Amino acid sequence: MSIPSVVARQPAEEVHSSSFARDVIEGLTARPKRLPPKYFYDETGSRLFEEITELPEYYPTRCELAILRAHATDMARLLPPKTALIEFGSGSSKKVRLLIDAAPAIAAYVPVDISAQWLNEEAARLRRDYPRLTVLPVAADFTQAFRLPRSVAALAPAGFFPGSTIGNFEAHQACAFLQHAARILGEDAILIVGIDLVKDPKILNAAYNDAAGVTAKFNLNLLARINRELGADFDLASFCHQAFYNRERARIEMHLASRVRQQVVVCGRTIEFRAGETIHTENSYKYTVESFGALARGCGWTPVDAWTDADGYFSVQALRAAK
Ligand code: AVJ
Repeated sequence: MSIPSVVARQPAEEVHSSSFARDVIEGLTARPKRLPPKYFYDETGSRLFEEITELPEYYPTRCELAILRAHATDMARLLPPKTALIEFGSGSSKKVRLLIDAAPAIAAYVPVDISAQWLNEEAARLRRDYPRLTVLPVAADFTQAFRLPRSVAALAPAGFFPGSTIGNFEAHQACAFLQHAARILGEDAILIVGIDLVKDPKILNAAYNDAAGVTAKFNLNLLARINRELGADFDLASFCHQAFYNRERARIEMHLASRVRQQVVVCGRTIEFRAGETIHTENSYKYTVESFGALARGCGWTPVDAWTDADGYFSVQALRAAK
């Protein structure tokens, strides 16, 4: 199997930045105002998110790593020989390494991520550490249709979607993603997915309102990014971070609240803010093992197993594509 040294490039940088402008204008002219959370992750945002994962209050990453350490061999048993593991939105490879270490059946690893540079660097590190593993990075937005590398056709695809990233989606979007994953992976494929669980709101609220203020910086960086990339004039000091658990909807909501009545110019448009008005920047849905299983059943998957940490804060669930 040949190993391409450069990833198949999909979105041109220009297309990417103009869809950013379009999404920002659309969100800031909507009522209530909103911005898509996928734009948190520029270089600064990705670095801040890495910091978040190490905060004492932010339990998801620690819990998921503990689950993977304890149960990777159980997960490995579900994978057929010559598996191509496709990771949706890869970022750091810390989690997938635990799976690769436990599963000799994984012959190829296909990280799919929007950032081509990061992908190539991470791919080089993986090739160095796992000389027998074929690493085939794909630079694409995993929520959109993308093609698997040709050489994957000879292997059995399985999916890996850790981090509870699926929690950012509304139920209908999560469902659309699961159906899209079922189409890409094919009949009988296994999908291993990380899902944050419903729990005491005090623990949830603390995880998104850390004492060190890193989550606030992460949230505010979205406005800084709009200033940097779209030449807007947001005054960061006049917005503040808000995060709270919405019990009825079983989700953490993050907002940026304007401290005063003000106007901001974005892409030549004047956006008005009332004092206290917010931009809704993220939802992070929490499930039970059962509620996520029920969602999955409705969109082409059968739950086969689920593992949780000792506190029952987080889960990793295995699904099989229904025929
Ligand atoms: C990466 C979407 C799983 O929802 O916990 C962390 C993002 N936002 N702190 C989450 C996030 C604020 C994170 N996900």
